Amino acid sequence: MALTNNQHVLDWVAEMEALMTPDATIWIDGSEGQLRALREEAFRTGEMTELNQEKLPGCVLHHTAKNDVARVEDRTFICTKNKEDAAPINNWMETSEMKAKLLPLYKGCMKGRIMYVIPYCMGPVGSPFSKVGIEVTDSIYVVLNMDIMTRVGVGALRQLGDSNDFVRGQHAKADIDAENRYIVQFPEENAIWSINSGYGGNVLLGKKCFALRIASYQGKKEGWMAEHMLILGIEGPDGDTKYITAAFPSACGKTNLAMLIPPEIYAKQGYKVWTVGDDIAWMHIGEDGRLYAINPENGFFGVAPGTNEKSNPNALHTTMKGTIFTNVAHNLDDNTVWWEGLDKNPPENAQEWTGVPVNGKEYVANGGKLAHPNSRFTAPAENCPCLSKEFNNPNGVPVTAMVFGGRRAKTAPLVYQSFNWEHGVYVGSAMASETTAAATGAVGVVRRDPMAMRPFCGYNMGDYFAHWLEMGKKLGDKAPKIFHVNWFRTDDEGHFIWPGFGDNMRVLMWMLARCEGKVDAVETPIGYVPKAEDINIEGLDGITLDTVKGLLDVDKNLWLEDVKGVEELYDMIGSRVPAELRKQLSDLRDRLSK
Ligand code: OXD
Ligand code: MN
Repeated sequence: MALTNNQHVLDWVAEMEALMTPDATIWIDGSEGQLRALREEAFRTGEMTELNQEKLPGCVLHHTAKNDVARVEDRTFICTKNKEDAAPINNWMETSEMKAKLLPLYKGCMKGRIMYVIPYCMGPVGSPFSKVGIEVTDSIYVVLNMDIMTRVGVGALRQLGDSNDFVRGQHAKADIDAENRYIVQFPEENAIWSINSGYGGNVLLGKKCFALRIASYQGKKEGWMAEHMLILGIEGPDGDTKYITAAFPSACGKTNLAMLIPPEIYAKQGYKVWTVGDDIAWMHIGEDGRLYAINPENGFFGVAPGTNEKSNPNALHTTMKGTIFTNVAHNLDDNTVWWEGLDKNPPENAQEWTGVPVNGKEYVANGGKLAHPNSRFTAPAENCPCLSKEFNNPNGVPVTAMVFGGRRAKTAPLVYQSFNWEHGVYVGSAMASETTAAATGAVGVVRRDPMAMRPFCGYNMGDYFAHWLEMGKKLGDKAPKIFHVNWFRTDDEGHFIWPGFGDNMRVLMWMLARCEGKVDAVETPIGYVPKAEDINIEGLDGITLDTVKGLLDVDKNLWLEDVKGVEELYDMIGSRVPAELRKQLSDLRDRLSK
């Protein structure tokens, strides 16, 4: 039975029924009873496996098709009327042309299946910054994941009221045919079409498709920002909490930074770190003129391999109940899960992620992988031991500092601060990450990933840079300070020099001291770099003042090379790159050439 009288919603759902002709339609109300019944149904069909309910209460395991294990950037499109509004960084096709191509794939594709209608809210229900989506899908896996990642059910419909302002998301598994897989955003129509995939990032339409691609476009139109950023709070001994947002390309440790455990030197003074979000921030200018961030999500869709008691105990504990594991290994000894890097003790009696039974120990010894490298956990935010008490604050948290970062073996120093907002936007636009760990002396392949939004910006990247500049003008002297970090500098043998993980807090503390005007810095051509003695290394094994000096060093020749890479990116984006950023680039080149 329909859960709403909203005629816009009812009409659209009727249109979806007529298009995909499911045998039945079920509206998801978000009640525990309904979700339990869906879980039971998924166990019955084998879509999911119930795990050991004593060790992992409420947890389940799912395997995707072998050809469907990650986001598919080459099959992801932003469709607009005019090409320049989305291209050239995005794949583009004209809106009606794409629809004509996809409609035959959707026609009748739910025959013999059930269509689930999921009303969901991105952001806390009741927040003026939250937005509603409705996703139709033929996948119970999608329903159960959406229930963790977003606020699903009647609350979302309450937030929507009679409005037509909701994102229409149509997902169908169809035949999981990789040749006909499409993830398509129509930002001008608030619509998302996803077909032939069952993998998280492609089918949980609230996440990348809505909360970044569609929302970034909405933000440009409405004067706010949707960013690929974690949000964390550092609470001082006096109880005051300062918030930092940070953008890193996928798989560069956002979840680990968002949930970091303070090193002893800070913990003993009473510092605490709180997680507001690990992947996406929606940011608005508040009544006091400052920038405020909410996390539109309600859970964590994290990469499992490498997560362990040492790297991220908070994430590990978050996955201990009510979690969906996807493409990890099944430990058949005790009906739990395992992944590379969980511990050094792979199960003897295991099933690798493809479902093949193996002796895990021998298998690992042979160099194989039990879990897929992109295997995931979908875990409720409320499980997180360090979840911020502001998580559900409808107004969000005020942002003191913003951080950009990438994986650079040599070029970028451990940390530097931009001269001002405009220069900070240049720094974000120039973000890059190396795709491989370097062998001795060698440097990996650099992929430019502006603001970590390359796969997620829902419109022209030049216009997106202009929007950042515009926001800076509105914020004026209330704008957060902008920094850049690099945890990944390597020595001549290719080993990481900086210990990373919890010790990254030492760098965040320098940033906060800068924001409060409590510490000086050295002016270099690229920005303000710390004096080595201002990075606290007390209690750090093997890191001396000289190590820090090395980590902060700026090699002008490498930077001149880097500027060339940014220029190539700007040339590729074309005429919509703002003149202010071209000027920033040439000023940087001049400073480096002096
Ligand atoms: C990503 C993710 O791919 O968060 O960035 O899943
Ligand atoms: Mn991400």
